[in-house]
Amino acid sequence: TPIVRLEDYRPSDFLIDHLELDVRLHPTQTRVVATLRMRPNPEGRPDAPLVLDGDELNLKAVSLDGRILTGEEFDASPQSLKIAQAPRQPFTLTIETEIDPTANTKLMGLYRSGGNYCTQCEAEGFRRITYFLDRPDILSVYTTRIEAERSEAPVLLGNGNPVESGPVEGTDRHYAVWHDPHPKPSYLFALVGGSLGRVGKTFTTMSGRKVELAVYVEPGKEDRADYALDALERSMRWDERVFGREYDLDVFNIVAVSDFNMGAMENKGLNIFNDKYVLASPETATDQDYANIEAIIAHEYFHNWSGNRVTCRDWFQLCLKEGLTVFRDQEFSSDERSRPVHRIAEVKTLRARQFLEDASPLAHPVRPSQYREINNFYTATVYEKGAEIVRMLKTIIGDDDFRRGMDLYFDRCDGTAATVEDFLAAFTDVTGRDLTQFARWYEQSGTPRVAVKGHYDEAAQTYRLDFTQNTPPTPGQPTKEAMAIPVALGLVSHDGSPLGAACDRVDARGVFLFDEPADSITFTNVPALPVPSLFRGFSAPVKLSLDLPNEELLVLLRHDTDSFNRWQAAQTVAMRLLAALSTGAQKLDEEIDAFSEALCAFMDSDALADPAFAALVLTLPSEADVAQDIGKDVDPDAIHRARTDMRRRIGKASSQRLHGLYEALAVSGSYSPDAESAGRRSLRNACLDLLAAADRSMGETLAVTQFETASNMTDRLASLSVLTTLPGAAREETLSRFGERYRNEPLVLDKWFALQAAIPEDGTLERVTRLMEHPGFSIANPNRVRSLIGSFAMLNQVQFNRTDGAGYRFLASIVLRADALNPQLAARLLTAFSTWRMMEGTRRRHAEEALQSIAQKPNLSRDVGDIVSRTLD
Ligand code: BAL
Ligand code: ZN
Repeated sequence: TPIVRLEDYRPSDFLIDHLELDVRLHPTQTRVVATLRMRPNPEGRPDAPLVLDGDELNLKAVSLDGRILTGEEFDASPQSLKIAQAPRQPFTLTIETEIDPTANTKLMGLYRSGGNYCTQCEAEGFRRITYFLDRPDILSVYTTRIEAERSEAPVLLGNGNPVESGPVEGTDRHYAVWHDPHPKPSYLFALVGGSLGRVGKTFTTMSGRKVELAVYVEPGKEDRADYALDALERSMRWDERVFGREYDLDVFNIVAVSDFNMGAMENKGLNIFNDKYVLASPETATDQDYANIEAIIAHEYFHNWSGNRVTCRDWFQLCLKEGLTVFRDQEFSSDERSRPVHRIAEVKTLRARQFLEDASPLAHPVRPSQYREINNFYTATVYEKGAEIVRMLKTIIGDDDFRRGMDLYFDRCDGTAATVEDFLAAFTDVTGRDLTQFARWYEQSGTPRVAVKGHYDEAAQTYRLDFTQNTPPTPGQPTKEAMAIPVALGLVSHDGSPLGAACDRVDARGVFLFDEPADSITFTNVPALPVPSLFRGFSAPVKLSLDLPNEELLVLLRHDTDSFNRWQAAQTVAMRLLAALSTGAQKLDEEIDAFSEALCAFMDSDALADPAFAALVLTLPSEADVAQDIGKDVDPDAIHRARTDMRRRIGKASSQRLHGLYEALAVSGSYSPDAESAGRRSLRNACLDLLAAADRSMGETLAVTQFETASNMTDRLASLSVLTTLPGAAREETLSRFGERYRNEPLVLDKWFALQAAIPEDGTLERVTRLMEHPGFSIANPNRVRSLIGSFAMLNQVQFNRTDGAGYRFLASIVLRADALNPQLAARLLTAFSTWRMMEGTRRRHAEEALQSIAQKPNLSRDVGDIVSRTLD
C-alpha cells in the first residue's frame, strides 16, 4: 500500500463550497444523492483532472450542471470517480450512489447499530457514503435531507439546525432537513435515523442565546442519560468561563449507539457516542464510568472549537485538535474534581499507554511524517503526549500568555484548516518567544530520559543539580536532539520545614527550562542537605532517573508540598523493589519493611484527609508498569509473583490500619458519583484488595459480604475484582450470580468479561474461549471484543504471555477473524503485541511466530497489514 507523506501535501485542485445531500434510508439499499457546488481552487493546478474519493461505493448516476454524463466522460470505480475534463469555472456535480448499511460491519460510513442508522466519518468514512474530496481542508456548507420509514426511524437527526420536517405524501415515510451554516470538513458529517428516547434541557449561552441540548438513547434508558446531559451543560459553561468559547448553533444533540469503534465523535452539532460513555446509573456504572462519561462528553463538546471551528489541514495535524482537546478535557476534569488526583490518573495512563508505545516498534512522533493507514494514528502518542505538549507550553509561558495565545489562535484560525505551525505561531506572536526548539516535541518520537544528580556543599551552603538528557532511538529516528524540557522543581528539607533556598535559573513559577544536552543549576542559601523534588506535577513527559536512596525519596512522600511528587516518591520506591524482586534479588526484607512502615505512617496522617489520593498511594505499580520498567528479557510470571508478594507483605504489615479504614470509610445513604464519595469508595476498595492479599480467607469473607450488600456497581464490581484474585468456589459462585443478574445489561457484562479475562491463572484462556460462546458476546461488537479479548491481551500479563505461546496464537486467530469484519478493531487488538521484543527469549520466539502467521495471510486489511509489518520491523 502507498505511503502518504506530510512533505507531499498540496492544496486540492478543486473546492466544494456547498453540499446538498438527500439520503433515503433503507436497510440494504440506501440511496444518496449528493449535489456538490464546486469550483477550481485558485491555489490548485490549472489543468488537473477532478478525482473524487470513494470506498466500496456503487455509482448509479452522475451529472454535471444538470446534464447526465455518459460513460466516456468519467471513470468510476468503487474507490474513485474521475472526470478528466472538469470545468474551469464554478459547476454543479450531482452524484447518485447506493449503499448497504446493514452489510457495513466496518462501522465506518453509514451503518446500522441495534436497528438504528448512524454514521462515523472520521477519518475517511464519508467516502463510503458518496464520492467526495474527502480530506479535512475541504470546507463546505452542508444541507442534509434525510428520509426514512416513520416506523423504522421516527427520529431523524443531522448536523446544524433543523429546518423542516414532515410526511412524504402518499407513503409511510417521513423526512427532515438539516442545515449547518458553518463550513466543515466531511469527516464531521453525521446523520442518525432511528427509534430513540430523549432527555433534554435548554442552555443559555454567555451572550444570551438559547440552545436546545438533547441526549438520545435506547428507549427505556432515558434515566441513564441524565448524568451525560448534566456533564454537557457543565462543559459548555466551563468552556465559556475558562476559554471564552461560546456554542454556535440552536441545538446540540448527542446520540448513544451500541456499536462504535471509538469512544465518541465530535460531528458538528450531532455528537455520536459509544453508549458506554453516555449511559450510567448507580446500579450499572462505576465511579470510573461516571468520570469517563464526564471527560468524554466534555472532550467532544470542546472539539466544537478545537477541531470543528478550527480544523486540521491534513491528517498529519491530528494532534492539533486531539492533543489540544485532551488537554482541555483534562483541565475541565481537574476543575470539576481534584486536580492532584486527576493529574496522577492522567500520568498513570500516559505511562501505561504512551510511554509503552514510545518504547515499542510502533513509536511515532506526535505529528507523524508518514502513514499507510491514518486509522492507526489515533494513538496515545497523538492524544496523550499531544496533550502534554500543550501543558508544557502553558507551564513555560504561564497562564496569562497561554490564554492570550489561545484567543489569538482561535480568532486567527477560525473557519480554517490549520497546522501545528499555525498553533505555535499564535504563542510566538503573543510572547515574542522563539518556539523552534520546543516544536521538536511534535517531531521527535521516544521518551526523553533525564538523569539528575545532586551535590551539597555544606561549607558554601549551596546545592547543585546536574542534569543530562537523552532520547533513545526510535523507528526512523536513529539520533535525537536536545528537547526543551520544563522542570518544575523545589527543595524539601528532611523534616519538612521551609527552606530559604534560591536559584536564579528557576523562574517565579518554580520552573527551570532544561534545553541543553547537559546543564547544572545551583541553589544558594541551603542550610542542610535537602531532597530535590523534580518534575512537580509531572511537568514534562520524560523518564527521570534520580540517584537518591529510598529513605530520601520517602521524605518526599511525607513532606513534599507537591501531591504528585508525594505519590511519585512512593511509586518510585515500590517500582525499585518490584523490579529487583522480579529479577531475582533476594534480600530486600529490610527495604520492604521500611516501605511498609512509610505507608503505615502515611495512612495515619493522610488517609482520611484525602481518600482518593491515599488510594493512589496504596496502589502498587501494575505488572505491565513493572515489565516496562525492566524493559528487556521480561518474565511476567516473576513479576506477578513479586507483586503478589509485595501486596501480601504490605497488607500484613498494615492490616490493623486497613481494617480500621475499611470500617471508617463505609458509606451509608444513597449513591452519589461525586469525586469525594468516589474517593472514599476507592480507598476502601484499595484496603480490601490489600487485606485479601494478606489473608485470603478473611479477604474472601469481606469481599463476599461486600458483594452481597453493595448498593452500587462500584462496590459490587470492586468486591468481585478482589474475588477474582482468590481461586475457589466462592469466586465461581459469585461470578455466576453476577453474570445471571446482569445478563440483559451488555455494558455490565463487559465488566464481567473483562474481570474474568484478567484472571492470572492457567485456566483463563479456556475460560475466555468459553465466554466467547456466551449469548452476550459478539465478535461484531467492539465493546464486547475489547472487554473480553482486549482485556486478556492487554491486562493479563501472565496469561497472554504464556510460555507455551498459546496466548499469542489465540490473539492472532481472533485478529484474523475480526479483520474480516472490522479492520480498525482488529488492528487495535493487534497492538497488544507491541511489547513482544521486551519479553524473554522463549516468549519472544512464540510471539514472532504468531505475528508471522498474521503477516503471511493474504488479503489483510490495510489497518492490520500496517500494524503487523511495523511490529515485526
Ligand atoms: N475525533 C475522534 C474522536 C475524538 O477524539 O474525539
Ligand atoms: Zn478528540
